[in-house]
Amino acid sequence: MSKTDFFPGVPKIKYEGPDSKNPFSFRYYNPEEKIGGKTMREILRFSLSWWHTMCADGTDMFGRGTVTKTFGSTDPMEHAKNKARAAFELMDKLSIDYFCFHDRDLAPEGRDLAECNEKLDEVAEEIAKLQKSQPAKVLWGTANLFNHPRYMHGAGTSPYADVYAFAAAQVKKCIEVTRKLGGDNYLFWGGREGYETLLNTDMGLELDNMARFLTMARDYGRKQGLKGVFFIEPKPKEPTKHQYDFDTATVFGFLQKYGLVEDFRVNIEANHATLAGHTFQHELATARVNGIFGSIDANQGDLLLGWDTDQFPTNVYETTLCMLEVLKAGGFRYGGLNFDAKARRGSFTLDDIALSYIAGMDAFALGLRKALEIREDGVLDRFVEERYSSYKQGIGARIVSGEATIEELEQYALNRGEVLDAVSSGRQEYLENELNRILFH
Ligand code: XUL
Ligand code: CO
Repeated sequence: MSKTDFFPGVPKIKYEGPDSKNPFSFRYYNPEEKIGGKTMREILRFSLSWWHTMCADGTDMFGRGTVTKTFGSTDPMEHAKNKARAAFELMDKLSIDYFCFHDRDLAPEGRDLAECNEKLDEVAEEIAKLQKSQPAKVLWGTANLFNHPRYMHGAGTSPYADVYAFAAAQVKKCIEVTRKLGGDNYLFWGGREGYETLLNTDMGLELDNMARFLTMARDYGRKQGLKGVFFIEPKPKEPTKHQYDFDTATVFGFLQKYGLVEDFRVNIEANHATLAGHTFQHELATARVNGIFGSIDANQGDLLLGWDTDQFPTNVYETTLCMLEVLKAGGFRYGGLNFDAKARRGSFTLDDIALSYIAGMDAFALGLRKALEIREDGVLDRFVEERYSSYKQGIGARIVSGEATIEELEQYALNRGEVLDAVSSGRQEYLENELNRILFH
């Protein structure tokens, strides 16, 4: 099959500007446009998720698939290779430069580990061939350590050493494949790394074992020439009741305890942030201030639902505040915006996949434009600067420099008297209105 046969209804998507009525066009994403000193594609680093885009067929707990993703073949290996060809066609048509994958998204499983590895190698070979004529890069690779029944009690936190060893072997192979495809980053999402009940769980051993698992993977990755970082993707629950990588703050504490902060960063997913009871921006800011901001799984949830709906992100308010955080963090050094998102079950045509990506990419492109406008406008930065200005001189400067002692502060407070006059309004509504001014002018 030639490279353009898999999505026949989808043309090459071009930037046509905000007034375009063409659904197969970008209104805000203009890949080569320089904005803030770099091209939009360099800043946004969009990535396709292999599992949702090439594999997920709309199956849910109550019904079977609604989308046909055979891509012209039902023979498992030919199907896997056609998925790769189709992915490259879609990335080309959408101007997406990166992709992310689980080992088992790429190739079907074999009878045993050796056969799994062989099949994976064969598909990876095909992808490497496709990469010769199209510069699609791996943003990160990861091993699926949650689907197979052997991982029912976890992988790197399994109570069973044999399962732990099997998982480690899978990670080793997946790091090799990630490197073969030119990837420099490797990800861990601990879907089953957690527990259902403490009645049967040795939490201390599981956490120590998880750290050993990550350390071995880090060392092997570095040996294989992996130059980027290892990501941990926090998520509080689902499928496990309590997941160890609950949120960014929890992951930071874990990385510090086990001496992994240098090599690890977080991959923040919008819908996981809200499941943890945080905003997306809270998670991004927590990562930034702790120096572990890495990458983003771009999607949105439904706040009326308590699970991970992985919807394509279209809420421009959210994408703007997200891009503001990304800019504050200095942009993506290793990661990018990976669409860990799928079209709704009812949006079942192949065209819907492209339309969903266009919606998500445009929402982020507009978010980036608006975030740059917010920074240029300066109203928010000025307000924050002013709000903390008492730390610039006098007693505030002594607190920040670490010179002040608690005795000195007591003396200061005794001399100063009531301090309510030092407190100003937070002006939240005014600031929200300023944000609207920039968003909707
Ligand atoms: C699950 C999730 C995963 C990771 C990769 O909620 O987000 O798809 O991104 O394993
Ligand atoms: Co994710």
